[in-house]
Amino acid sequence: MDPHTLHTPKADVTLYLVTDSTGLREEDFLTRVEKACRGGITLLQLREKERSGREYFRLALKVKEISSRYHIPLLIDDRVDIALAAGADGVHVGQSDLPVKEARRLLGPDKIVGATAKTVPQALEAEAAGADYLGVGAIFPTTTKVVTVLTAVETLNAICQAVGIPVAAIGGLNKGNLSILENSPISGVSVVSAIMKQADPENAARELKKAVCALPSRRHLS
Ligand code: TZP
Ligand code: MG
Repeated sequence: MDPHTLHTPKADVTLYLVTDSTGLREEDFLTRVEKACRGGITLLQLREKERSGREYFRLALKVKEISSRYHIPLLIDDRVDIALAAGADGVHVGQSDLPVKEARRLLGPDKIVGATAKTVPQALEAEAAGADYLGVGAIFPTTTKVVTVLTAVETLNAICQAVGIPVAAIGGLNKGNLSILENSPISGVSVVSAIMKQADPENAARELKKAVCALPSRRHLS
């Protein structure tokens, strides 16, 4: 797409929470998700790497019940089948998951399909295949369990400039280090620990959102 032809995006990635339920009792996990919703997250991804399909589905229904009350779209990491079965708003696919084109074909034009991109060619391919937004990182080393490599801010910026869809930076980001993105035309920030692992996830989300909204080069695609 011509990066200068910007359409109203389907997904508002301003403050995008990716969950991690590792080590949490389910009740505590769901309470944290709800607090984050109250604190103003704009998009939510349920990310489960260890659960069976049955358990992933069961948890997705519970999370969907919460996110719907706050009108926050819920995406499911990796699994188009779980997204469809749970009535979620879309999926996020990485480079080793179902291709964007297939996810889009299965979910139809109205659901949200997000993709991970670490290079400009990957970003262009995902956009052409129908991705609604891109997640780019890891910007900093992360303590969250993930197979990833670091992405230079220069690469992040080049991706933002190459595509016309929103880009969310991810990986080790928090209120204290966001200034690394002060010249980046990102549309938002995606975090796990900076919200999920804080004593007060609601306040953490609120404060982080303020910091993201204050980034001078942020590209407003919503
Ligand atoms: N992809 C790249 S880094 C990452 C994912 C899922 C984890 C980000 O977690 P945190 O805790 O915000 O560093
Ligand atoms: Mg994946």
